[in-house]
Amino acid sequence: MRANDGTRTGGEILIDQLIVHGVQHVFCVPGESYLAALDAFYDRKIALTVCRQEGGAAMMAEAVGKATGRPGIAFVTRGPGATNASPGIHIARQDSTPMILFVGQVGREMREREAFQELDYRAVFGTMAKWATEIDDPVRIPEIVSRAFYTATNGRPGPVVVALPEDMLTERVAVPDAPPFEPVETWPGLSEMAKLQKLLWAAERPIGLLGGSRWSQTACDAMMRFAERFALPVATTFRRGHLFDALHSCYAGDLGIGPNPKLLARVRAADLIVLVGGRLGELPSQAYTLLEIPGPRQTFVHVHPGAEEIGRVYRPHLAIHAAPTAFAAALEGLQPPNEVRWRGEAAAAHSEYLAWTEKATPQPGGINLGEIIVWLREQLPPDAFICNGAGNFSTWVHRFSRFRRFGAHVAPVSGSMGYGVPAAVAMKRLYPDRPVVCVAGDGDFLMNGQEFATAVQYELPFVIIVFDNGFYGTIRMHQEREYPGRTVGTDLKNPDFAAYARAFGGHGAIVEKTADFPAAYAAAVASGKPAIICLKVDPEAILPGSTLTAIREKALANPRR
Ligand SMILES: Cc1ncc(C[n+]2csc(CCOP(=O)(O)OP(=O)(O)O)c2C)c(N)n1
Ligand SMILES: [Mg+2]
Repeated sequence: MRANDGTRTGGEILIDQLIVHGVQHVFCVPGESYLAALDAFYDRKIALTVCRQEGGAAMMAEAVGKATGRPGIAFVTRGPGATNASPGIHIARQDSTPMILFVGQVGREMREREAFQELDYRAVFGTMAKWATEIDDPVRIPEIVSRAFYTATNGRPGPVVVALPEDMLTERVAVPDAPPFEPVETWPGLSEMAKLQKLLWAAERPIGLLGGSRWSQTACDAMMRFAERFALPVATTFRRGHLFDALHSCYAGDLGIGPNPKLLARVRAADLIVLVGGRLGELPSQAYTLLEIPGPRQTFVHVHPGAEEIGRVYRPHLAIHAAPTAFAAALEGLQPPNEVRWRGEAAAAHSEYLAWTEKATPQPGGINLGEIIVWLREQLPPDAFICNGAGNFSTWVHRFSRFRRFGAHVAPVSGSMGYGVPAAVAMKRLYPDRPVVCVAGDGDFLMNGQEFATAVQYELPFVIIVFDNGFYGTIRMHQEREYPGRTVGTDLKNPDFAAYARAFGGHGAIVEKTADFPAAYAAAVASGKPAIICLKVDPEAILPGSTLTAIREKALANPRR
């Protein structure tokens, strides 16, 4: 309740700061620990999405950070709420996503007694978050929240955790709002851009690699214009395929799990690698085998917004401390050499990419997810979102989707299961006019399937495709590779996912044959409801290029055993 003596409660001041900083959506699971902050949403213009589990709420906030480049916001209660939210914090960390988690805390007068659900957030989130703090005095809310926005967004973005002692939120004080924050751009220097031009002019087989965060459609467009002018082949890193139009004549494909062998060979053969925005972590670097550590053999240019990431693993020949947005803009000033020695390489790389992704590989059983993704990519407009979590099902999504817009693929670089459903809820909440499809594994889906209720509650019509193969397929695959025939702890007895959807108030269908998918998809969209289409998949269909039995037999034939 607003008072007319110029004072506000800590809770009101806090929510007013979110408005000042441009927040439009907040995701929460309520808790008595932050009731005064919750109350302030009652008469303020922020869309609040109440979720079923804090993991879902935190992942939704993370997905908002990915899509907008501004911190996604979640509110959760203390202790169990905070620990439930931790997967979202970890994803924001590994995916370099700006996000702020506000979490309840016990009253100031009882701290350090291990009061009910008390946690030391600085200790618990200290190594996972960019900054974990607690607000002791409501007068400092504008200052600390402003810093939280800057910290989450600046340099290499990441998560910030702000704890809110219960009595601090109810205290009334008079304090002015902070001025609105603006993300800080880090620009490349003229001399660095001149050096980059020199390196490009001297190169025989250069390649661009795009990853990380701090991109925008404008930056992606600038990067594509640069690639065209230089006829430069450009690849993307794991789950960052949306940074370059897949149908652009310079697109070479994505360097993730099980990449196109021709792309891998191309990167290995390059004499100049320009990595923009990414860290070239374990997955895109093929378990750190792609480049020598610490000194790559190829001429290596690393463009990154976080100074601390440059030289952390790979020592670059040219370090450019800049955000991809600013770097891409500066690329407009570079001149290609009179004669591009690698002319033809971009076109060759692109045709290798097209060949690799053109047609689905044959699969055992009635369902071929590759064919379904190929069908979907032809149906969906370029601004559609594809959301997924982790599991072998995602290999078909990665390989056969052709992302054409910045942000069109919403998936965790961190490899966290359970991400697709909350990400889809968040995207549909933010962009109600854009189609959203979530592809989930049967294991993956049920890690946050409860958020299907959130989709129903907010009337968010999107389609979830559940790849029901009856096991934690990825782990079974590794099991058969390492311990062939010794199946343990990987089988799943699944619910009827279509009935699950209907029980929640959504639309549900089961599809057993690829040919039946288009009609099922049309019916799901026509229902106007959140929908689940469950694909009954042959467990043998473990990868686009192999079967489970083939993997087991190869392992059994291995003389090392
Ligand atoms: C939160 C989380 N827990 C566990 C894992 C380890 N893990 C990776 S993939 C996977 C199995 C995925 O199973 P499913 O969703 O059914 O997909 P499938 O591999 O069968 O296609 C597991 C357990 C993980 N990546 N994330
Ligand atoms: Mg599975």
